[in-house]
Amino acid sequence: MSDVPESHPRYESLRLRERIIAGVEAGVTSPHGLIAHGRGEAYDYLLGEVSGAWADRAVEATAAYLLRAQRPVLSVNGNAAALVPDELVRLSAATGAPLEVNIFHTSSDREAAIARHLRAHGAGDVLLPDGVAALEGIESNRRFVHPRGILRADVIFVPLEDGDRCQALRRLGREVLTVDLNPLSRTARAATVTIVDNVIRALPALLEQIRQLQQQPPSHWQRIIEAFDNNSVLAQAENRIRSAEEA
Ligand code: PTJ
Repeated sequence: MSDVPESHPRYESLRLRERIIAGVEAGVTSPHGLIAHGRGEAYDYLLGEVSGAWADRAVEATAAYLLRAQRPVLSVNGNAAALVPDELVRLSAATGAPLEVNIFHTSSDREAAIARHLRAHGAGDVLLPDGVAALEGIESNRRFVHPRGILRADVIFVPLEDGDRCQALRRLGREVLTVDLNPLSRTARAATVTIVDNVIRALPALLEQIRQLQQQPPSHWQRIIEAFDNNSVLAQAENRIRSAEEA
């Protein structure tokens, strides 16, 4: 990283900032993504910048849903592409779920830049919205999808989602798996599974969990899904934040 020594106590956090800024400079991340990242940093700080038990359980459930899915899709926005491109490409290879670019802040240039960025990190085909296929019940740019991707997906993994599309997808009967450091967000509350953790830690944990669950039969995945309670993991994460407030 440019001029911050590795011994700096906030080195990791500052390194991530540089990655997001590089994403904006490369035309991959929206300038709004910097603000979203700052909000994420604040929650991560309150959570102790560690992956709690609530995140481990949600990672396990996410892996089980992805493995059980018939038509899973990994939805990628400008922040996720900047922070975890290698991990997203590896997750796609491990699960067979295609990568689909889907962004909130409209820009066809940025969609193309995200696809190029993912391909530079080893992705094969990257799906893009075709400008025709659209999800019902959602007004933002995120309604435009790929006809063979999110439009017909049964399970969608979408880190750093916005609440509107998450709610719309749930109304359409889809399973939504998200990563969001804010356990109080509309997305966190509407999703099927919410990993309350930083994507930078959640993605490596998810890859490892996929590897482990691939050695188990589908009946094992089913049991994990049935035992999972999203409200319970959100409450645990919220309690952690509130106890940090009182400390
Ligand atoms: O590329 P685009 O146009 O799709 O835009 C992407 C952003 C993220 C800018 C857009 O989706 C947006 O505005 O999102 P929100 O509504 O600000 O929500 C972002 C959520 O992600 C917030 O709840 C943040 O706390 C959370 N968040 C931010 N950084 C991280 C994070 N969660 C996990 N890991 C992070 N690194």
